[in-house]
Amino acid sequence: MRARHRLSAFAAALGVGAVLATAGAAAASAHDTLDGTTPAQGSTVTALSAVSLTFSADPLGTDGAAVIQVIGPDKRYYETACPDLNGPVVSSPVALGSAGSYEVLWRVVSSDGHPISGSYTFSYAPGGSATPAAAGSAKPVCGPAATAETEAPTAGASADAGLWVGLGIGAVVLVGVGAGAWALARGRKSEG
Ligand SMILES: [Cu+2]
Repeated sequence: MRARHRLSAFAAALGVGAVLATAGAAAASAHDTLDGTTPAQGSTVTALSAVSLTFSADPLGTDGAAVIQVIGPDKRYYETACPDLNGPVVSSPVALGSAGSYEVLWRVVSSDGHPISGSYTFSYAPGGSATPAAAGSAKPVCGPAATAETEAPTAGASADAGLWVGLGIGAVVLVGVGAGAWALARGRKSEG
């Protein structure tokens, strides 16, 4: 009888652990992820007319929700218009200035309704003097100045956090389940 009680407690703990681990993983995977960018992170371009980001699902097209800022080595902004949403692709036209490292700050509303953001850099090395350097803008061309800048964590980081929380809870429950199984085995041994 006592062993049977322990067995049902063991089964319940196992069920709770499985549910929590699944819930954590589901919450993490619900966010859209950034699947690719043009230009690619860390790449060097000799000419560029737009920055495009491709997500795993279609970001929500709420007014002003999507932000792409392209910041040059002189800290000026080189995007020339608000982002355009086309299915999973969000892009902004750019006119780059002098050669050097450019940072892309982005923020979109994931298809599950949560804002996600991130940043990456690429290098600009224009070939010859064919492309005149644009002057850029002292302020972001589109939307409130601070939105993309204040949200440092990347989409990957926040999705990972959700996943790790889920896995952590799952691990804690599994340890408990293991302890329960050990106690059960010990109980069986002393009773038998
Ligand atoms: Cu979400």
